[in-house]
Amino acid sequence: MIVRTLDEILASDMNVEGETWASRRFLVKKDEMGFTVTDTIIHPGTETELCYRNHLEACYCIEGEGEVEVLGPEPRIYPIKPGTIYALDKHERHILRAAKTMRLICIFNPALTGKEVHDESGGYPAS
Ligand code: 9YT
Repeated sequence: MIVRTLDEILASDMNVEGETWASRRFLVKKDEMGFTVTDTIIHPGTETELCYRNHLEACYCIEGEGEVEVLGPEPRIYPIKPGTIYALDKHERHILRAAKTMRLICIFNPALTGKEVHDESGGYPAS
């Protein structure tokens, strides 16, 4: 069994910071679970354009407030608040905006190696 605490992750290299976010990566590829679980903070007043071409991602909001805009042929904006999940089942390009500090529990399939930060397309390389 794997048991980890947020304090342990914060003190490790599994606490990864981007320009607009901080991701505490609880489970990564080497854990051999087949998926990653993160506790991710999105900083207030930011917007982040993302497109995970190599991963499926679902994000469940537990704190804060913001919105996710799906880009593409039929753009649409969905409000995000605690109790909302969004799942990028078609690898959609999207913009995440945080009005108040957002805390998201994110699941990635396949797992991240744990070191990823976004490339120029807003995604991560295949792991
Ligand atoms: C919502 C989102 O994708 N934020 C970027 C960080 C990501 N959750 C990660 O790498 O853990």
